[in-house]
Amino acid sequence: MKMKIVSFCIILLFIISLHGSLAYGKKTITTSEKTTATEVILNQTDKIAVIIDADLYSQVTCKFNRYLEEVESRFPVTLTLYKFDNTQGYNMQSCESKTPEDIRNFLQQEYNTNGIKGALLVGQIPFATWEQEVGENIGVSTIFYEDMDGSFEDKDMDGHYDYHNFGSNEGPEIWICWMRPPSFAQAFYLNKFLDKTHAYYTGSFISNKKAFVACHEDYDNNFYGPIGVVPPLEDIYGSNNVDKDGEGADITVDSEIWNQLENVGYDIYDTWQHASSTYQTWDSGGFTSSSVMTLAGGSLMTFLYGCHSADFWEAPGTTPFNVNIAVSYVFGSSISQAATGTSWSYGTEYKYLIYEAMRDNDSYLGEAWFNMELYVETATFVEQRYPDRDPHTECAGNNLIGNPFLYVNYTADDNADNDRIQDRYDDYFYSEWSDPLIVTMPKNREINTPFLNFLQNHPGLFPILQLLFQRLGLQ
Ligand SMILES: [Ca+2]
Ligand SMILES: [Ca+2]
Ligand SMILES: [Ca+2]
Ligand SMILES: [Ca+2]
Repeated sequence: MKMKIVSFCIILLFIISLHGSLAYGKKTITTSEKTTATEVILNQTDKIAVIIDADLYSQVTCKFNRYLEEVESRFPVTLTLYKFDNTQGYNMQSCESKTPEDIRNFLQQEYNTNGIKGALLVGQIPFATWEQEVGENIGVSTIFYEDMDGSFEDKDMDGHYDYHNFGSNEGPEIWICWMRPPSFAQAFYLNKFLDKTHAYYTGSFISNKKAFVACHEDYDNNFYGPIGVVPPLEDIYGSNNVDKDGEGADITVDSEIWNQLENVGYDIYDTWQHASSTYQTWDSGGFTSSSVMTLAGGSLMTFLYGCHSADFWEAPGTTPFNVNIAVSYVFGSSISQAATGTSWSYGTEYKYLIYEAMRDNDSYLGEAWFNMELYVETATFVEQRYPDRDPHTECAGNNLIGNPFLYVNYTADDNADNDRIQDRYDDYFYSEWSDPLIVTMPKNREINTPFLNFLQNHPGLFPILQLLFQRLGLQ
Protein backbone atom coordinates (compact mmCIF):
# COMPACT_ATOMS: atom_id res chain seq x y z
CA MET A 1 0.00 0.00 0.00
CA LYS A 2 2.73 2.47 1.03
CA MET A 3 4.79 1.76 -2.02
CA LYS A 4 1.76 2.14 -4.29
CA ILE A 5 1.09 5.62 -2.91
CA VAL A 6 4.70 6.68 -3.28
CA SER A 7 4.88 5.26 -6.78
CA PHE A 8 1.67 7.01 -7.73
CA CYS A 9 2.96 10.35 -6.40
CA ILE A 10 6.29 10.03 -8.18
CA ILE A 11 4.73 8.98 -11.48
CA LEU A 12 2.17 11.76 -11.32
CA LEU A 13 4.87 14.29 -10.51
CA PHE A 14 6.92 13.05 -13.41
CA ILE A 15 3.99 13.38 -15.80
CA ILE A 16 3.25 16.87 -14.53
CA SER A 17 6.86 17.91 -14.90
CA LEU A 18 6.76 16.95 -18.59
CA HIS A 19 4.09 19.56 -19.16
CA GLY A 20 6.04 22.60 -18.05
CA SER A 21 8.34 23.94 -15.42
CA LEU A 22 7.46 23.47 -11.80
CA ALA A 23 5.94 26.26 -9.80
CA TYR A 24 8.96 26.98 -7.62
CA GLY A 25 11.26 29.81 -8.54
CA LYS A 26 8.53 31.96 -10.11
CA LYS A 27 9.32 35.67 -9.81
CA THR A 28 6.58 38.14 -9.06
CA ILE A 29 6.52 41.90 -8.86
CA THR A 30 6.72 43.31 -5.36
CA THR A 31 4.50 46.35 -5.75
CA SER A 32 1.13 46.33 -4.07
CA GLU A 33 -1.95 46.60 -6.22
CA LYS A 34 -5.10 48.24 -5.03
CA THR A 35 -8.54 47.09 -6.05
CA THR A 36 -11.69 48.40 -4.50
CA ALA A 37 -14.22 45.71 -3.64
CA THR A 38 -17.26 47.90 -4.06
CA GLU A 39 -18.02 51.59 -4.07
CA VAL A 40 -18.57 53.36 -0.78
CA ILE A 41 -22.32 53.62 -0.30
CA LEU A 42 -22.73 54.45 3.36
CA ASN A 43 -20.71 57.02 5.23
CA GLN A 44 -20.96 55.39 8.63
CA THR A 45 -18.88 52.35 7.90
CA ASP A 46 -15.59 51.13 9.32
CA LYS A 47 -12.86 51.15 6.71
CA ILE A 48 -10.99 47.86 6.73
CA ALA A 49 -7.84 47.00 4.77
CA VAL A 50 -7.75 43.47 3.41
CA ILE A 51 -4.23 42.35 2.52
CA ILE A 52 -3.93 39.14 0.57
CA ASP A 53 -1.00 37.31 -0.92
CA ALA A 54 -1.41 37.76 -4.70
CA ASP A 55 -0.52 34.16 -5.55
CA LEU A 56 -3.10 32.88 -3.09
CA TYR A 57 -5.70 35.37 -4.33
CA SER A 58 -5.32 34.06 -7.88
CA GLN A 59 -6.36 30.63 -6.59
CA VAL A 60 -9.36 31.74 -4.53
CA THR A 61 -10.51 34.83 -6.49
CA CYS A 62 -14.10 33.82 -7.07
CA LYS A 63 -14.92 32.76 -3.55
CA PHE A 64 -12.90 35.56 -1.98
CA ASN A 65 -14.72 38.25 -3.99
CA ARG A 66 -18.00 36.65 -2.96
CA TYR A 67 -16.86 36.85 0.66
CA LEU A 68 -16.04 40.57 0.34
CA GLU A 69 -19.45 41.29 -1.16
CA GLU A 70 -21.31 39.23 1.43
CA VAL A 71 -19.49 40.96 4.29
CA GLU A 72 -20.08 44.45 2.93
CA SER A 73 -23.79 43.80 2.47
CA ARG A 74 -24.19 42.56 6.06
CA PHE A 75 -21.78 44.59 8.19
CA PRO A 76 -21.15 48.33 8.60
CA VAL A 77 -17.77 48.05 6.92
CA THR A 78 -16.08 49.08 3.70
CA LEU A 79 -13.41 46.63 2.62
CA THR A 80 -10.51 47.59 0.39
CA LEU A 81 -8.48 44.77 -1.06
CA TYR A 82 -4.72 45.01 -1.47
CA LYS A 83 -2.83 42.28 -3.24
CA PHE A 84 0.75 41.95 -2.05
CA ASP A 85 2.94 40.13 -4.47
CA ASN A 86 5.53 37.68 -3.35
CA THR A 87 4.50 37.43 0.27
CA GLN A 88 4.84 33.69 -0.16
CA GLY A 89 8.45 34.39 -1.08
CA TYR A 90 8.88 35.64 2.45
CA ASN A 91 8.83 32.07 3.59
CA MET A 92 11.36 31.16 0.91
CA GLN A 93 13.78 33.89 2.01
CA SER A 94 13.39 35.81 -1.23
CA CYS A 95 15.25 39.11 -1.21
CA GLU A 96 12.22 40.83 -2.72
CA SER A 97 9.88 39.73 0.05
CA LYS A 98 7.67 42.07 2.00
CA THR A 99 9.00 42.50 5.50
CA PRO A 100 6.91 43.00 8.64
CA GLU A 101 8.20 46.58 8.63
CA ASP A 102 6.82 47.05 5.07
CA ILE A 103 3.42 45.76 6.19
CA ARG A 104 3.44 47.99 9.28
CA ASN A 105 4.39 51.06 7.20
CA PHE A 106 1.56 50.27 4.81
CA LEU A 107 -0.95 49.93 7.66
CA GLN A 108 0.25 53.19 9.20
CA GLN A 109 -0.26 54.93 5.87
CA GLU A 110 -3.77 53.45 5.61
CA TYR A 111 -4.53 54.49 9.17
CA ASN A 112 -3.24 58.03 8.70
CA THR A 113 -4.78 58.71 5.29
CA ASN A 114 -7.92 56.56 5.26
CA GLY A 115 -8.64 56.09 8.95
CA ILE A 116 -8.86 52.28 8.81
CA LYS A 117 -10.33 50.61 11.89
CA GLY A 118 -8.87 47.19 11.26
CA ALA A 119 -7.04 44.93 8.85
CA LEU A 120 -7.58 41.39 7.67
CA LEU A 121 -4.34 39.63 6.70
CA VAL A 122 -5.00 36.73 4.34
CA GLY A 123 -2.49 33.96 3.63
CA GLN A 124 1.07 33.63 4.89
CA ILE A 125 1.51 37.34 5.57
CA PRO A 126 4.83 38.14 7.29
CA PHE A 127 4.79 38.92 11.00
CA ALA A 128 7.22 40.48 13.47
CA THR A 129 8.35 38.56 16.53
CA TRP A 130 8.56 39.89 20.06
CA GLU A 131 10.50 38.74 23.13
CA GLN A 132 9.31 39.59 26.62
CA GLU A 133 11.85 40.71 29.17
CA VAL A 134 10.38 38.25 31.70
CA GLY A 135 10.40 34.52 30.92
CA GLU A 136 11.22 32.76 27.70
CA ASN A 137 8.32 34.26 25.81
CA ILE A 138 9.03 34.90 22.13
CA GLY A 139 6.41 34.81 19.41
CA VAL A 140 4.14 36.50 16.88
CA SER A 141 3.63 40.19 17.64
CA THR A 142 0.21 41.29 16.49
CA ILE A 143 0.44 44.55 18.44
CA PHE A 144 3.24 45.48 16.01
CA TYR A 145 0.46 45.89 13.43
CA GLU A 146 -2.11 47.33 15.84
CA ASP A 147 -0.27 50.16 17.61
CA MET A 148 -0.01 52.67 14.80
CA ASP A 149 1.40 55.64 16.71
CA GLY A 150 3.83 53.75 18.93
CA SER A 151 7.20 52.35 17.94
CA PHE A 152 9.18 49.16 18.49
CA GLU A 153 12.87 48.57 19.07
CA ASP A 154 15.13 45.52 19.04
CA LYS A 155 17.61 46.64 21.65
CA ASP A 156 19.76 43.51 21.72
CA MET A 157 19.63 43.17 17.91
CA ASP A 158 18.65 39.50 17.91
CA GLY A 159 15.84 39.86 15.37
CA HIS A 160 13.01 39.95 17.93
CA TYR A 161 11.55 43.26 19.00
CA ASP A 162 11.86 43.76 22.75
CA TYR A 163 10.98 47.38 23.54
CA HIS A 164 7.60 49.03 22.89
CA ASN A 165 7.27 52.81 23.01
CA PHE A 166 3.62 53.68 23.54
CA GLY A 167 2.45 56.51 21.30
CA SER A 168 0.39 59.47 22.39
CA ASN A 169 -2.64 57.19 22.21
CA GLU A 170 -1.57 54.50 24.63
CA GLY A 171 -3.32 51.42 23.24
CA PRO A 172 -3.76 50.01 19.72
CA GLU A 173 -5.50 52.07 17.03
CA ILE A 174 -6.64 49.23 14.79
CA TRP A 175 -7.49 45.55 15.14
CA ILE A 176 -5.80 42.74 13.18
CA CYS A 177 -7.30 39.42 12.13
CA TRP A 178 -5.22 36.63 10.58
CA MET A 179 -7.07 34.58 7.94
CA ARG A 180 -4.19 32.18 7.79
CA PRO A 181 -4.84 28.65 6.51
CA PRO A 182 -2.29 25.85 7.01
CA SER A 183 0.44 26.72 4.52
CA PHE A 184 0.92 23.21 3.13
CA ALA A 185 -2.36 23.42 1.18
CA GLN A 186 -3.49 26.95 1.85
CA ALA A 187 -5.64 27.58 -1.24
CA PHE A 188 -7.45 24.31 -0.71
CA TYR A 189 -8.22 25.15 2.93
CA LEU A 190 -9.11 28.75 2.19
CA ASN A 191 -11.59 27.72 -0.51
CA LYS A 192 -13.24 25.29 1.91
CA PHE A 193 -13.30 28.02 4.55
CA LEU A 194 -14.94 30.48 2.16
CA ASP A 195 -17.65 27.89 1.53
CA LYS A 196 -18.29 27.94 5.28
CA THR A 197 -18.61 31.72 5.38
CA HIS A 198 -20.93 31.67 2.37
CA ALA A 199 -23.16 28.99 3.91
CA TYR A 200 -23.38 31.02 7.11
CA TYR A 201 -24.06 34.39 5.47
CA THR A 202 -26.74 33.01 3.18
CA GLY A 203 -28.48 30.92 5.81
CA SER A 204 -27.87 27.47 4.39
CA PHE A 205 -25.98 26.82 7.62
CA ILE A 206 -27.09 28.18 10.99
CA SER A 207 -25.37 27.54 14.31
CA ASN A 208 -27.34 26.95 17.50
CA LYS A 209 -27.81 30.09 19.55
CA LYS A 210 -25.90 28.68 22.46
CA ALA A 211 -22.54 28.99 24.19
CA PHE A 212 -20.33 26.34 25.79
CA VAL A 213 -17.79 27.10 28.52
CA ALA A 214 -15.29 24.43 29.57
CA CYS A 215 -12.65 24.97 32.27
CA HIS A 216 -9.79 22.73 33.30
CA GLU A 217 -9.60 22.21 37.08
CA ASP A 218 -6.89 24.92 37.36
CA TYR A 219 -9.30 27.51 35.97
CA ASP A 220 -12.52 26.73 37.83
CA ASN A 221 -12.75 30.33 38.90
CA ASN A 222 -13.27 31.52 35.34
CA PHE A 223 -16.91 30.52 35.02
CA TYR A 224 -18.09 33.25 37.39
CA GLY A 225 -14.97 34.80 39.00
CA PRO A 226 -13.61 38.33 38.50
CA ILE A 227 -12.77 37.65 34.85
CA GLY A 228 -15.50 35.02 34.42
CA VAL A 229 -17.17 34.65 31.05
CA VAL A 230 -20.50 33.02 31.92
CA PRO A 231 -22.39 36.16 33.05
CA PRO A 232 -22.03 38.13 29.79
CA LEU A 233 -22.72 34.96 27.76
CA GLU A 234 -25.88 34.33 29.80
CA ASP A 235 -26.93 37.90 29.07
CA ILE A 236 -26.54 37.21 25.36
CA TYR A 237 -28.01 33.72 25.07
CA GLY A 238 -30.10 33.26 28.22
CA SER A 239 -29.04 31.17 31.22
CA ASN A 240 -30.50 27.97 29.77
CA ASN A 241 -28.41 28.32 26.67
CA VAL A 242 -24.95 28.41 28.20
CA ASP A 243 -23.65 24.87 28.70
CA LYS A 244 -20.81 24.31 31.17
CA ASP A 245 -18.31 21.53 31.68
CA GLY A 246 -15.86 21.27 34.58
CA GLU A 247 -17.65 23.49 37.07
CA GLY A 248 -16.69 22.84 40.72
CA ALA A 249 -15.87 19.20 41.41
CA ASP A 250 -16.80 18.24 37.86
CA ILE A 251 -13.83 17.62 35.57
CA THR A 252 -13.35 17.99 31.82
CA VAL A 253 -12.96 14.79 29.81
CA ASP A 254 -11.80 14.96 26.18
CA SER A 255 -14.35 12.49 24.75
CA GLU A 256 -17.25 14.24 26.50
CA ILE A 257 -16.27 17.66 25.24
CA TRP A 258 -15.69 16.26 21.77
CA ASN A 259 -19.19 14.75 21.72
CA GLN A 260 -20.74 17.93 23.05
CA LEU A 261 -19.10 19.96 20.26
CA GLU A 262 -20.13 17.48 17.59
CA ASN A 263 -23.71 17.17 18.78
CA VAL A 264 -24.64 20.78 19.41
CA GLY A 265 -22.78 23.16 17.12
CA TYR A 266 -22.51 26.35 19.19
CA ASP A 267 -22.23 30.04 18.49
CA ILE A 268 -19.49 30.46 21.09
CA TYR A 269 -17.14 27.93 22.68
CA ASP A 270 -14.95 29.33 25.44
CA THR A 271 -12.17 27.26 27.00
CA TRP A 272 -9.68 27.72 29.85
CA GLN A 273 -6.90 25.18 29.99
CA HIS A 274 -3.23 24.45 29.49
CA ALA A 275 -2.17 24.24 25.88
CA SER A 276 0.72 24.16 23.44
CA SER A 277 0.77 25.43 19.88
CA THR A 278 -0.68 22.11 18.66
CA TYR A 279 -2.49 20.69 21.69
CA GLN A 280 -5.04 21.56 24.36
CA THR A 281 -5.25 19.50 27.51
CA TRP A 282 -8.35 18.66 29.57
CA ASP A 283 -8.43 17.22 33.09
CA SER A 284 -8.59 13.88 31.32
CA GLY A 285 -7.03 13.62 27.86
CA GLY A 286 -6.70 16.38 25.29
CA PHE A 287 -7.12 17.40 21.65
CA THR A 288 -4.34 17.50 19.07
CA SER A 289 -4.68 19.98 16.23
CA SER A 290 -4.61 17.12 13.72
CA SER A 291 -7.64 15.62 15.45
CA VAL A 292 -9.42 18.98 15.61
CA MET A 293 -8.94 19.25 11.83
CA THR A 294 -11.49 16.41 11.60
CA LEU A 295 -14.01 17.77 14.10
CA ALA A 296 -17.60 17.92 12.88
CA GLY A 297 -19.66 20.52 14.70
CA GLY A 298 -17.73 22.72 17.10
CA SER A 299 -18.58 26.37 17.36
CA LEU A 300 -18.84 29.35 15.09
CA MET A 301 -16.38 31.20 17.35
CA THR A 302 -13.78 29.43 19.50
CA PHE A 303 -12.07 31.35 22.29
CA LEU A 304 -9.04 29.51 23.66
CA TYR A 305 -7.17 30.58 26.77
CA GLY A 306 -4.04 28.42 26.99
CA CYS A 307 -0.35 29.01 26.31
CA HIS A 308 0.70 29.19 22.64
CA SER A 309 -2.90 28.43 21.61
CA ALA A 310 -2.69 30.80 18.62
CA ASP A 311 1.06 30.45 18.03
CA PHE A 312 1.40 30.00 14.28
CA TRP A 313 5.12 30.73 14.42
CA GLU A 314 6.03 27.55 16.33
CA ALA A 315 3.22 25.68 14.51
CA PRO A 316 3.23 27.10 10.96
CA GLY A 317 1.11 24.40 9.31
CA THR A 318 3.76 23.38 6.83
CA THR A 319 2.60 19.77 7.30
CA PRO A 320 -0.66 18.25 8.62
CA PHE A 321 1.19 17.59 11.89
CA ASN A 322 2.23 21.11 12.85
CA VAL A 323 -1.01 23.02 12.37
CA ASN A 324 -1.70 25.46 15.21
CA ILE A 325 -4.58 24.44 17.47
CA ALA A 326 -6.58 27.67 16.92
CA VAL A 327 -5.97 27.42 13.17
CA SER A 328 -7.20 23.80 13.22
CA TYR A 329 -10.62 24.86 14.55
CA VAL A 330 -11.01 27.49 11.83
CA PHE A 331 -9.62 25.68 8.80
CA GLY A 332 -10.56 22.11 9.65
CA SER A 333 -13.97 20.59 9.02
CA SER A 334 -15.60 22.14 12.12
CA ILE A 335 -18.13 24.96 11.81
CA SER A 336 -15.68 27.38 13.42
CA GLN A 337 -14.95 30.52 11.45
CA ALA A 338 -12.87 32.28 14.05
CA ALA A 339 -10.61 31.27 16.93
CA THR A 340 -8.46 33.21 19.34
CA GLY A 341 -5.52 32.48 21.60
CA THR A 342 -2.03 33.62 22.52
CA SER A 343 1.39 33.75 20.88
CA TRP A 344 3.42 32.46 23.82
CA SER A 345 3.19 31.15 27.39
CA TYR A 346 0.31 33.35 28.46
CA GLY A 347 -3.43 33.10 28.61
CA THR A 348 -6.10 35.29 27.06
CA GLU A 349 -7.57 36.48 30.35
CA TYR A 350 -10.00 39.24 29.44
CA LYS A 351 -12.28 37.45 27.00
CA TYR A 352 -15.33 38.76 28.84
CA LEU A 353 -14.55 42.17 27.31
CA ILE A 354 -15.20 40.67 23.87
CA TYR A 355 -18.60 39.35 24.96
CA GLU A 356 -19.50 42.62 26.66
CA ALA A 357 -18.87 44.51 23.42
CA MET A 358 -21.01 42.02 21.52
CA ARG A 359 -23.73 42.25 24.17
CA ASP A 360 -23.75 46.01 24.70
CA ASN A 361 -22.76 47.43 21.33
CA ASP A 362 -23.81 44.72 18.90
CA SER A 363 -20.18 44.68 17.81
CA TYR A 364 -18.97 42.32 15.13
CA LEU A 365 -16.11 40.08 16.22
CA GLY A 366 -13.20 42.24 14.99
CA GLU A 367 -14.63 45.25 16.75
CA ALA A 368 -15.32 43.27 19.93
CA TRP A 369 -11.80 41.84 19.85
CA PHE A 370 -10.49 45.40 19.65
CA ASN A 371 -12.40 46.16 22.86
CA MET A 372 -10.19 43.62 24.66
CA GLU A 373 -6.96 44.65 22.92
CA LEU A 374 -7.66 48.28 23.89
CA TYR A 375 -7.63 47.21 27.52
CA VAL A 376 -4.74 44.76 27.72
CA GLU A 377 -2.19 46.29 25.34
CA THR A 378 -1.62 49.44 27.40
CA ALA A 379 1.01 50.59 29.89
CA THR A 380 -1.80 51.29 32.37
CA PHE A 381 -2.94 47.66 32.25
CA VAL A 382 0.58 46.24 32.64
CA GLU A 383 1.22 48.51 35.63
CA GLN A 384 -1.87 47.07 37.32
CA ARG A 385 -1.46 43.45 36.27
CA TYR A 386 2.32 43.19 36.75
CA PRO A 387 3.34 46.06 39.06
CA ASP A 388 6.98 44.91 39.17
CA ARG A 389 7.44 44.93 35.39
CA ASP A 390 8.38 47.60 32.87
CA PRO A 391 5.36 48.08 30.54
CA HIS A 392 7.71 48.79 27.63
CA THR A 393 8.94 45.20 27.75
CA GLU A 394 5.60 43.45 28.26
CA CYS A 395 2.95 42.64 25.62
CA ALA A 396 -0.19 40.52 25.93
CA GLY A 397 0.37 38.61 22.68
CA ASN A 398 -3.20 37.76 21.70
CA ASN A 399 -4.19 36.67 18.18
CA LEU A 400 -7.52 36.56 16.34
CA ILE A 401 -7.67 34.01 13.52
CA GLY A 402 -10.24 33.48 10.77
CA ASN A 403 -13.25 35.64 9.90
CA PRO A 404 -13.70 38.83 11.98
CA PHE A 405 -17.14 39.52 10.50
CA LEU A 406 -19.42 37.50 12.74
CA TYR A 407 -22.26 38.55 15.00
CA VAL A 408 -23.64 36.75 18.01
CA ASN A 409 -27.24 35.82 17.27
CA TYR A 410 -26.76 36.45 13.56
CA THR A 411 -29.81 35.33 11.63
CA ALA A 412 -29.58 34.98 7.88
CA ASP A 413 -33.16 33.78 7.68
CA ASP A 414 -35.69 35.50 9.92
CA ASN A 415 -38.21 32.68 9.57
CA ALA A 416 -35.88 30.01 10.88
CA ASP A 417 -37.28 27.87 13.70
CA ASN A 418 -35.27 25.65 16.00
CA ASP A 419 -36.23 22.34 14.40
CA ARG A 420 -35.22 23.61 11.04
CA ILE A 421 -31.95 24.89 12.49
CA GLN A 422 -31.15 21.41 13.79
CA ASP A 423 -32.14 19.88 10.43
CA ARG A 424 -29.93 22.28 8.58
CA TYR A 425 -27.14 21.69 11.02
CA ASP A 426 -27.40 17.93 10.47
CA ASP A 427 -27.66 18.30 6.69
CA TYR A 428 -24.64 20.53 6.62
CA PHE A 429 -22.43 18.02 8.33
CA TYR A 430 -23.66 14.85 6.90
CA SER A 431 -23.68 16.01 3.31
CA GLU A 432 -21.37 18.75 2.21
CA TRP A 433 -18.74 18.31 4.89
CA SER A 434 -18.69 14.56 4.80
CA ASP A 435 -16.48 14.83 1.73
CA PRO A 436 -12.98 13.90 2.81
CA LEU A 437 -10.18 16.39 2.41
CA ILE A 438 -7.29 15.51 0.16
CA VAL A 439 -4.99 14.76 3.07
CA THR A 440 -7.57 13.17 5.28
CA MET A 441 -7.30 12.75 9.00
CA PRO A 442 -8.93 9.66 10.50
CA LYS A 443 -12.32 10.14 12.12
CA ASN A 444 -11.14 8.85 15.43
CA ARG A 445 -8.79 11.23 17.14
CA GLU A 446 -5.61 9.19 16.90
CA ILE A 447 -3.27 9.49 13.98
CA ASN A 448 -3.02 5.82 13.28
CA THR A 449 -3.58 5.20 9.61
CA PRO A 450 -0.66 3.67 7.78
CA PHE A 451 -0.73 6.44 5.16
CA LEU A 452 -0.43 9.25 7.72
CA ASN A 453 2.19 7.39 9.71
CA PHE A 454 4.11 6.91 6.53
CA LEU A 455 3.88 10.62 5.70
CA GLN A 456 4.99 11.53 9.19
CA ASN A 457 8.07 9.39 8.76
CA HIS A 458 8.81 10.84 5.33
CA PRO A 459 8.39 14.60 5.64
CA GLY A 460 10.33 15.02 2.40
CA LEU A 461 7.17 14.00 0.55
CA PHE A 462 5.29 17.12 1.58
CA PRO A 463 6.82 19.36 -1.08
CA ILE A 464 5.80 16.71 -3.64
CA LEU A 465 2.25 16.68 -2.30
CA GLN A 466 2.27 20.45 -2.36
CA LEU A 467 3.22 20.43 -6.02
CA LEU A 468 0.48 17.92 -6.69
CA PHE A 469 -2.04 20.19 -4.96
CA GLN A 470 -0.87 23.12 -7.04
CA ARG A 471 -1.02 21.20 -10.28
CA LEU A 472 -4.43 19.79 -9.48
CA GLY A 473 -5.69 23.29 -8.80
CA LEU A 474 -6.17 22.61 -5.12
CA GLN A 475 -3.64 25.15 -3.92
CA1 LIG B 1 15.57 41.54 20.75
CA1 LIG C 1 -1.26 53.68 20.11
CA1 LIG D 1 -13.69 21.50 37.96
CA1 LIG E 1 -17.41 17.07 33.01
